Amino acid sequence: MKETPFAVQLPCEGLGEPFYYYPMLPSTNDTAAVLAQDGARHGTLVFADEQTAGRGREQRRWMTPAGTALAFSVILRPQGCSGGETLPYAGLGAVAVADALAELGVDAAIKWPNDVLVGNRKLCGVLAEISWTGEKPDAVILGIGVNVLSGAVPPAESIRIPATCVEWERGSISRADVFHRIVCALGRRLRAGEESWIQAWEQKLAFLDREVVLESASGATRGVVRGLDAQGRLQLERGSGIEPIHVGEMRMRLVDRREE
Ligand code: BT5
Repeated sequence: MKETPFAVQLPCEGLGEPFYYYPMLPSTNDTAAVLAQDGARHGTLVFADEQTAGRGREQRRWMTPAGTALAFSVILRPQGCSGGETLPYAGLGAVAVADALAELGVDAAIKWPNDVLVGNRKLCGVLAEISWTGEKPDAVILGIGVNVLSGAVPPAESIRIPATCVEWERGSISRADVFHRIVCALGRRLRAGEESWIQAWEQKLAFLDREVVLESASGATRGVVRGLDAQGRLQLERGSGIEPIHVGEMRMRLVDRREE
C-alpha cells in the first residue's frame, strides 16, 4: 500500500475509511475479501491504479490499465447479511455510477444487471460478491470498474460490446473527481435504502419495453423487458406472462442489434 497519487477527500457519506490504495493488484475484490475476513469494517475501500487479473462475472476479464481508470471495492456489512443478496448490490453500484455521471451532465442507462452504458457503450461494470467468514456470509464486496480516460478503453476486438469512457462523453476530467462523486453517491443511496435505489435502478433501466435475449450457460430466454421487482429481479414478459429473472450470470442483448 502506498500514498495515492491523487488527492481524494474521504470518507464521504460513511464510505472510504479506511482507504487502501495500491499501485497494482490482481483484483481489488479479492483483496477486499481478505480484509473482510480479517474483520475490516463497513465502508473500508480498496483502490488499485492497475489490475492484473480484474474479474467480471463468471470469471470474465475486466481490464484496468494503469493510470486511466477506477477499480475499487467497498466492503459493506448490511444487517442480517444472508448471502443471497448480491443482485440488489450490483444495482446499487450501477446506480451510484449513473448518479455521478448525471452530476457531470452525462446520461447513463443500466443494462441489467450490472453494466453502465452511455449511448449503448459500456463505461462501467459492477461485480457484487459475498464474503464468508467460515460458514457465515457477513459482507458484500462491491467492486466497481470505471473507464475514465481514453487509455482505459480496451481494444474493440477484446470486448463483446463497444466501450466508452468518461473523457469521451464529457471531455477532460480527473479520476479523483469521478471517484469522489461515485463514493459519495454510493453512500447516499445506501443510506436512502434498498427500495429507493431499486426504484432508481428501474428508472435507469436500458431496453425497457424492448425485446431482448437473455443468455446463460443453460440456454437462452427471449422476452420483453418490463422493469424490476422489489428485489431487483428483471421482469421479463414472455408468452406465458411476466417472469422474474434473478440469475445474475445472464447476459442480455437486444433482439434487433441494428438498433443498439
Ligand atoms: C463486469 O462483468 O462488467 C464487472 C466488472 C467489475 C470490475 C470491477 S473493477 C474492481 C473490482 N475488482 C475486480 O476484479 N472486479 C471489480 P461482466 O458483465 O462479466 O463483463 C465483463 C466483460 O466486459 C468482458 O468479458 C469484456 O467483454 C468487457 N470488458 C472488460 N474490460 C472492460 C473495460 N475496461 N471496459 C468495457 N468493457 C470491458
